[in-house]
Amino acid sequence: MKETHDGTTPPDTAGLRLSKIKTTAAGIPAAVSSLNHGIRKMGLTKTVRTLLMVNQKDGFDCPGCAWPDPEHRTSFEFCENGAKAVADEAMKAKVDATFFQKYSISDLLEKSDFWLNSQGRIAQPMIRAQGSTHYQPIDWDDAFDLISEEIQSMSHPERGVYYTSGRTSNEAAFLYQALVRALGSNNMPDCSNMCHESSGKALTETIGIGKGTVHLEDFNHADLILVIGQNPGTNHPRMLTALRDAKKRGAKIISINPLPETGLQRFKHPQDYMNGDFRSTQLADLFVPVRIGGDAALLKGIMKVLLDTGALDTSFIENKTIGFDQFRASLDKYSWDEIVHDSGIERTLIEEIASLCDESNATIACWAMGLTQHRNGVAVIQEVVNLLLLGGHIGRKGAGVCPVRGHSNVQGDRTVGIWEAPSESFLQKLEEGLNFSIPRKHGYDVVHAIHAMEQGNVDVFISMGGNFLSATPDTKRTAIGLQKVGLTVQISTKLNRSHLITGETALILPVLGRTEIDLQESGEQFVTVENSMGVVHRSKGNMKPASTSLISEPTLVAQLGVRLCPDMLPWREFMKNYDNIRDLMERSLNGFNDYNHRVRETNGFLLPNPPRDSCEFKTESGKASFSVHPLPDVNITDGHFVLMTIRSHDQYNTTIYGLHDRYRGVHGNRRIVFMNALDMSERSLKTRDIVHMKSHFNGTVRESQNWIVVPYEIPRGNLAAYFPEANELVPLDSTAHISNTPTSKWIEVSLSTSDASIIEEE
Ligand SMILES: Nc1nc2c(c(=O)[nH]1)N[C@H]1C(S)=C(S)[C@@H](COP(=O)(O)OP(=O)(O)OC[C@H]3O[C@@H](n4cnc5c(=O)[nH]c(N)nc54)[C@H](O)[C@@H]3O)O[C@H]1N2
Ligand SMILES: Nc1nc2c(c(=O)[nH]1)N[C@H]1C(S)=C(S)[C@@H](COP(=O)(O)OP(=O)(O)OC[C@H]3O[C@@H](n4cnc5c(=O)[nH]c(N)nc54)[C@H](O)[C@@H]3O)O[C@H]1N2
Ligand SMILES: [Mo]
Repeated sequence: MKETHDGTTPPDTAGLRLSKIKTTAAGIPAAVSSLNHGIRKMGLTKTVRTLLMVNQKDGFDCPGCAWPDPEHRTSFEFCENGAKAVADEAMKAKVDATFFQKYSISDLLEKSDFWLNSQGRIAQPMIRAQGSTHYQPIDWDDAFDLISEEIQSMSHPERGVYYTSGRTSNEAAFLYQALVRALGSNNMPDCSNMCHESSGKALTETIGIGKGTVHLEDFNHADLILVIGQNPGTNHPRMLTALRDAKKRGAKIISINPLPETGLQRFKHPQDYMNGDFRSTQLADLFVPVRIGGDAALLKGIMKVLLDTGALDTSFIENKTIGFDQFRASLDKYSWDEIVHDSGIERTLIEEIASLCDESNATIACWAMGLTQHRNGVAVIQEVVNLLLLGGHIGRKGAGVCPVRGHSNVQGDRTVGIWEAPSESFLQKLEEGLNFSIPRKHGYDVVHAIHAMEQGNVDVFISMGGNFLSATPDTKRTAIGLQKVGLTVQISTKLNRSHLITGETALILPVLGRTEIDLQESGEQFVTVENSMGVVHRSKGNMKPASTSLISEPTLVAQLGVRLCPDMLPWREFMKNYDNIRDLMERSLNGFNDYNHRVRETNGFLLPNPPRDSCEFKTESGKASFSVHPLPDVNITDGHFVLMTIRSHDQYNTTIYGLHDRYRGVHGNRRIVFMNALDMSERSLKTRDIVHMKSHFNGTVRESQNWIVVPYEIPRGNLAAYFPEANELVPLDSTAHISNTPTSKWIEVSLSTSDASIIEEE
C-alpha cells in the first residue's frame, strides 16, 4: 500500500504585511506588476513580443479570462491578469527528469502551491509507477499504450472519468468528448460544474438558452449595469474598460457585493497615460454591501418596490412571458423586516436601487461566483431574470443577462460537448456527425465523480488541464478518492498538487500552451475558442514551444483514439490538419455551418442566440418564464459565521502567481481570514491573531488550523478566506439545488483560538 496524504496546502512561510486598501484599480501599478511578472519569468524582449500578440486578430486568445475583445482593437488588449497568465505559461521548461530525480513526491508535498507553480513548465512525460516514491520519464508511445490498456481492461465504461478544465480549445474538447462517448460513457465532469453551472441551468429553464444574451456593444447602450457577486478588477480587468466607457456615456453602475472590491470603485486604464490623461473614473454609483447569501432577499425587495410603484413593461410581460401573476402574488408573502434582515440592506437603499432600475430603459445584469456558488444559486439567478423581465430587459439593445465566464474557453467546451448531462437534441445532432451511437445515460459531474472515486468505482481518471484535487471541495475527501483510482492521468502545462495526490499509477502528460506554435504535418495550426458572449474566433500561438517533447492537446486525444477506437473516426487526419476536426464539428454541432470559412473572418462569428437575436425564447412554452422561489434560509447557529472563499489579486484559480493581494492590502501570506472589526472586538481578537476554523454541515464537522485574522470592511457575521487553501472546509455534499455546484460562498463555520476554546460572542 502506498502512503496516503491528505492533499491540503502547506502554508507559505513568508510573513504577513498589511497595507492600505486600494481605492483605484489598474493604473500604473497594474502596468508595472504585469511587466515585472513578465520580465521575471520570460525576459524583456519575450515579454514585449508576447504581450503585443495577446488578443490580436492573428495572435492567441488571452488565457486569462473569457471577456470578449472589442472589434476595433488597440495594441493593448491585455490586462494585468492576462499578462500574468501569459508570463506564467511562457516560463522555461524546467520540470523535467532531473527535477523529479531531485525531489521525491513526499518532498514536493511539503511545498506550497506558489512554489510548485514557480518551478516552470513541465518538459516531458513522466510516470509514477505503482509504489514508487519518484516520477520517472516515459516515452509518449508507452504512455498512450498504458492508458489504452487500462481503459480496455475496465469492466465497464463507467469506471473511467474524464475531467476538463476551461482552457482547452474547441478542437481538443470536441475530439475528447467524441472519444469518451465512443468509449461508451458521458462521464465528463468539468470546471463548469463548480463555476457557472447554476447560470446555465437557471437560464435554460427561464429563457431557453444557458448563456448570456448581451454582446460587448450592448454596454455602449446600457442605462444601468448591475454587477452582482463579481470582482472584475481582479478577475476580469478588461471588463472595467467596458464599464468605464459605459459610464462616460452616462450609464449608472451598481455593485452588489459584501466587499467593496477596488475595481468597482475607481478605475484608471493604463493606456490613458500614453495619451496624457491622468484622471481615474469613478465606476459604481451605488455600492450595496449585501450579506453573503442575501441577494435573493435584496432582489425580492427591489422587485416589490417596482411592482408597487414602478413602470413595468406590460406589453413585453403579456406577449413574451408566462407566470407573471403567480410571481406578483408570491412577493406579497415577504415582509420588509424579513427582506432587510436577510439581505442586510436598509429599505431606503433598496428603494434607491429600485428607482435606478425603474429609470433605466436598458439594464444589463452581470454576475459571477457570488451568485452561482450558493445553495440557491439557480434560484437567485432566476430572481435576476425576474427583475429584467419586469422591465422587458432581455432581447433589447443595451440590455440583457451577462453571466461573466471564468476560464477563457469554458463556454466553448460546453458548446462542443463537454457535458455530463447532454440534452437529447444535442446528442441527436452529434450522432449525425459522428456516425456512431452515443450512450444516453448521464455521466458524473464533479461531486458525483468524487463520490464514485471514494466508493472505489473508478479505474481510470484523466484530467484535461486543471487541478482536480485543489479546485474541488472537501480536499481531504477528494484526496482519499483520488488515491483509490487505478490510473490517474494529468494533461498539464504546470506542476500542481494533483500531480502529487494520485492513483496507484500516475502519468503527467505535458502539452503546448495557447501562446506556442503548433506545427503539424500540414503546417502551423490554429485552434478556436468561444468567449463569454458567444463569439467563436481563432487563437494562434507565436512562441517557440517550451520544450521539444510537448505535443498539442488535439494530437494527444487523437493518439488515444488511434489506439482505442481506430475505426470510429479518422484520427490521423485530425492530427495532420485541424481543419479536418472543424469539418466534423460542422456536421456534428448546431450553429457551426461553414465553420472553417467563418472562423477565418477577422472577428470570427457569433453563435445563434435567440433571445438576443430576435427576442425569442426556446422554452417549452415558447416564452420567457417568471420563477417563484421561497427565500433561502439564511439562519445559522448563534456564534457561527458564514465564510466565503474568494480569489486574491495574484492567483489564477489554484495557480498562485504571487503573494500580493494588492487591492485588499494583504501581502506575503495567504492563510488569511477577513473579519469585521466589530466582530473581532466582540470576540477579543486582534489583527494577526491565529484562529482555527471548523465548518458545520448536516452534523458533520471539518477542521482547518492556523488562519491569521485581518480586519476588513465585510458585513457582520461574514468571513472571507482564499481558495484553494480553504477548500478543505467546503463540505462535498453542500451543493446548489439543481446545478449541484459546491457552495464555496456559503460555509457555516465556528472559530477557536490556539487554546482550543470556542470563541463566543461576549
Ligand atoms: N486573475 C484572475 N482572474 C480570473 C480567475 C482567477 O482566479 N484569477 N478565475 C477565473 C474564473 S475560473 C472565474 S469563475 C472568474 C471568477 O470571478 P469572480 O466570481 O469575480 O471571483 P471570486 O473571487 O470567486 O469572487 C466572487 C465575488 O463575489 C462576492 N460574493 C461572495 N458571496 C457573495 C454573495 O453572497 N452575494 C454577492 N452579491 N456577492 C458575493 C465576493 O465578495 C467576490 O467579490 O474569474 C476568472 N478570472
Ligand atoms: N473553494 C472554492 N473552490 C473553487 C472555486 C471557488 O471560488 N472557491 N472556484 C471554482 C471555479 S469557478 C473553477 S473554474 C474551478 C477551477 O478548476 P480547474 O480548472 O481545475 O483549476 P485551475 O487552477 O484553473 O487549473 C490549473 C492547472 O491547469 C493546467 N493548465 C493551464 N493551462 C493549460 C493548458 O492550456 N492546457 C492544459 N492541458 N493544462 C493547462 C496547469 O497545469 C495548471 O496547474 O475551481 C473551482 N473551485
Ligand atoms: Mo470558474
